[in-house]
Amino acid sequence: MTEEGEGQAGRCPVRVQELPPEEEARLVTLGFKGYTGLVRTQPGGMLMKARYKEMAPRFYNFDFRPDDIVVMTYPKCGTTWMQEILWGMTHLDELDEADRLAISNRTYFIDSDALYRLEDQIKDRYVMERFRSLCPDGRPEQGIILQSCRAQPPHLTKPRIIKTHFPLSLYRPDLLDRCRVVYVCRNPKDACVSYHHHCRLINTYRFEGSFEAFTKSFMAGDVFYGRFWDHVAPAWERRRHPHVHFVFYEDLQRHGLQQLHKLGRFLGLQLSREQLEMVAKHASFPQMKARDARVPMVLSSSTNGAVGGFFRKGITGDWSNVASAELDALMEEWVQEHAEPLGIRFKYAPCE
Ligand code: PPS
Repeated sequence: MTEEGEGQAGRCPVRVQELPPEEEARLVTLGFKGYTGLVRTQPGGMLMKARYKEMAPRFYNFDFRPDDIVVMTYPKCGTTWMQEILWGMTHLDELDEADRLAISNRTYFIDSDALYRLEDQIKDRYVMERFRSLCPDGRPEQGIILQSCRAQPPHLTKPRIIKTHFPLSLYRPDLLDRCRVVYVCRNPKDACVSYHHHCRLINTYRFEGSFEAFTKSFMAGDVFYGRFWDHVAPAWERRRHPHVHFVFYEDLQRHGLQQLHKLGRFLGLQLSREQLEMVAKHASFPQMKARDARVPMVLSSSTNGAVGGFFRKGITGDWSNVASAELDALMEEWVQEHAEPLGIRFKYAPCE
């Protein structure tokens, strides 16, 4: 096999265009000091690193297996939390393994190959060792995570848990017929606050502008992965597909056990109340934050530690602590314009 899913692979219809230099310069001026060499996709309107261009067909045609569990989200909507929940549900007898390996290394974040040259990242030895052992003839430029994930022996191991922020529109349309997708959505106001923190933390973005400038860029889709609605809408429209489990971050927080029970049923797992409680505890914010302090996730080759960490607050409603009344009015209008036609009613308070 030379390409993902060769044999059934379709022609990749994704168009990828370089961002004009003046557009990139405008975004740098707004505060995204790390923006360089960017592209935008059609469909999806996704902003991404130029590396994505040559790799788009590998993602589009990725060979998902029937027992794969894909966690698909717009960034900062609860991806890592869901990864830990899913890993916990499928590894109940070996939860201790989480004290040895970060969640990023117990699952596959396939987009990484478009975001970073992982072969240059001396910090994440595990990823390179796993690649070398699973793919002795693998070529780094063809994607380290993509090839490692593809090489995970089927049947002998647990289901692959695959994380992606790429929207449905950047995968072959039969993705949902081939495996199960858990889609986590968060209210866009809190997602924006969390994304702002992330873009200050990670040097790929190195955001140094104001929160207001960030929020306007978020609404315009000038952040990585593009516009929130272009991501959420296609998944929401397919939420009744038998292979889609659409869940809100706020519901996971408020109705944890009930939501885990529904998720377990979707995955065909027979989990007792005691087991669900174990998973909820294992994936609770305090436990995940503490674990990350002991076995940190390698987020990218360079992060700005002064900004804080990945596990920031993990709460609902932080937007109201940071947004001015004017910014809230602007965001509210934008949310209503897009959420109403879809019929989504977001929750903004912990007990709503
Ligand atoms: S990423 O980088 O896009 O994959 O980020 P993602 O994991 O989607 O979202 C990060 C936010 O989720 C919070 N988080 C949690 N909240 C509740 N419970 C648990 N267990 C949990 N784990 C992570 C994390 O703190 C980020 O939100 P903020 O609001 O920034 O704290």
